[in-house]
Amino acid sequence: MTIDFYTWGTPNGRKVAIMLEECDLPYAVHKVDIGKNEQFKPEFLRINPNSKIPAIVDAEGPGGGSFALWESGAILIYLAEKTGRLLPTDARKRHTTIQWLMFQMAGVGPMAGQAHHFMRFAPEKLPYAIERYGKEVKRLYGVMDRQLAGHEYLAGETYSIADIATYPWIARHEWHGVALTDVPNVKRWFEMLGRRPAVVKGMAVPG
Ligand SMILES: N[C@@H](CCC(=O)N[C@@H](CS)C(=O)NCC(=O)O)C(=O)O
Repeated sequence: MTIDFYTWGTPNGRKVAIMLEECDLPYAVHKVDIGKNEQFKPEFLRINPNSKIPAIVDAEGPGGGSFALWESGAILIYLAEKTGRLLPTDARKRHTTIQWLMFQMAGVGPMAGQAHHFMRFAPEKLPYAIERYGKEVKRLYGVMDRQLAGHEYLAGETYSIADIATYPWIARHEWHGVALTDVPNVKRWFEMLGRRPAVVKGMAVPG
């Protein structure tokens, strides 16, 4: 049965698109143009009262019946558990994967998002804010670079939802002022993921 997928062409939306592609799940894309404030429409607020993409509605939810879910990290865990893919069952590996997923959800995403705002969109260029978020994003890249120096993927030797969550944000590295040549292990990982057919397809959603 098809999963209804509410999204827009942003990193948080693309994580879920990549996951749906990786898991070969059939899905129907519903565009929510956040540039036109469509996330505030009553019909979308019934799915996500937090008025943000991405969100899904799975007609075959847990226990049967329709199930709506929002917050990209929660959706990735849900789809991983639904399909038994991309989240290890071994307890140590599972918690390490969730740790790196949370690192993306609480660190890379919000900090890069703030950097994008103050570097690109804010009507006034505020040096304090640009430096604060630019510096924190660079620090987070350093953490990832050191981890990827010793491991193939973020959570170890297995491709996982932690990588899927992080990739679309790293794809915006120019927006937050990071040169991948400064973080060679992130660059290696980024190029490797970029060759996966599901990543290529997911990054093109919603088209
Ligand atoms: N923590 C949320 C963040 C979602 C989010 O910030 N979505 C953005 C697009 S990437 C959005 O819908 N923005 C519209 C708005 O803030 O009004 C998640 O990971 O799903």
